[in-house]
Amino acid sequence: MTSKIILSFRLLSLAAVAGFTLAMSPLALAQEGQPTEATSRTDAAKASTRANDANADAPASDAAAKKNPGAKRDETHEGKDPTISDKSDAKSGAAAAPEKPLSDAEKKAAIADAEDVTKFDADKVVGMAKPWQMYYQPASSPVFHKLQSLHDAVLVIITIITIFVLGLMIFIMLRFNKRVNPVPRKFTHNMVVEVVWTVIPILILIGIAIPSLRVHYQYYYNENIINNPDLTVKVVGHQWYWSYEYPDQKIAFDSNITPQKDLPEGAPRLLEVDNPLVVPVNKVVRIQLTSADVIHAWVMPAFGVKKGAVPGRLNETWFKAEKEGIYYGQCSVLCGKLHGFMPIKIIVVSDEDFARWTKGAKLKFAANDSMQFASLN
Ligand SMILES: [Cu+2]
Repeated sequence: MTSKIILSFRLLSLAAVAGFTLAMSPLALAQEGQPTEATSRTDAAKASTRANDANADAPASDAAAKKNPGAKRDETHEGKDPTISDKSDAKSGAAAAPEKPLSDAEKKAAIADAEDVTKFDADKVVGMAKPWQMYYQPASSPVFHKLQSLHDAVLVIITIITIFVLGLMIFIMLRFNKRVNPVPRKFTHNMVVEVVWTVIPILILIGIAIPSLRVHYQYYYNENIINNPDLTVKVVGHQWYWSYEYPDQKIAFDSNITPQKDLPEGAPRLLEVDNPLVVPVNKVVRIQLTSADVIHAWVMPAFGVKKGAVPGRLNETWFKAEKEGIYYGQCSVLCGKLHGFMPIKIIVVSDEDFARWTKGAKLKFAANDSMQFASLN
């Protein structure tokens, strides 16, 4: 009898493992929309349609070209279409031969324009922790929406488990104490109970693991998204500041904390920086991360982004900001004495403002031309 029960128990756990493996197989994931080789081509086609749509939407094609550097770069690297190369030359400004160099006054105006885009405005702050905040910051990127619903689901499960275990303990204390139950029974095993309390937790863990891995592979590491970005930004951690590079726009600058005495009216302490990262709204931004010295972590809570900046290693993540405004984050790996003083500030702007900023930033940070821009392809 006992051996039969043990056998059936083993078969049951084998079935659980097999079921889990099947559920996580590429076949099952494909049905849920995870890209396999067959679907990736259509997804890539979708991505390029998306890029084309964005081009068609924007009235100024030049501005649009700036917004889709990823898509454009892919085409120019295949390098066959002269009109596209012309466009990409035009967007890099001074490099194009027929374009007239800007006068000093024009340069000044463009830089002032870019600074106007990044000017602090307390009303525009959306991504920042609040006093007595109990939950996450409002999600402003597709990954974080998924993460929040996963968190909510797991919270329900662990709440039920906690209440159940607490109830069991109270029941045991009341029912089996010395006074109520003076002569205890002497048995030590109960096969049925042992099978139940092993199998049910296995099923619960599988139930949590499947949606969790799904978020991981469909959003965090979805190659179709991360390989077809609208914008690429390289982030380098330093002791103790961040530097940002836009390889396709040829912009590079350092982002240092603003000292308290220089804070603009209403700006938060320890979060404000001199040169924030500027990205367009509703565009896939690919972040490539590394470090020049020790390990840092680049974190933007409202986007659900947290990634290590590790020396000698290139990490990658992405986000798509859904709302214009100012977002704050902080380095979150202890990286030395000024770890608390290397905040991250992202300004999410409209396509028009991003074009304005790009134009001025190129001139403003032109002195940074010692920066080496590596090709990503
Ligand atoms: Cu740090």
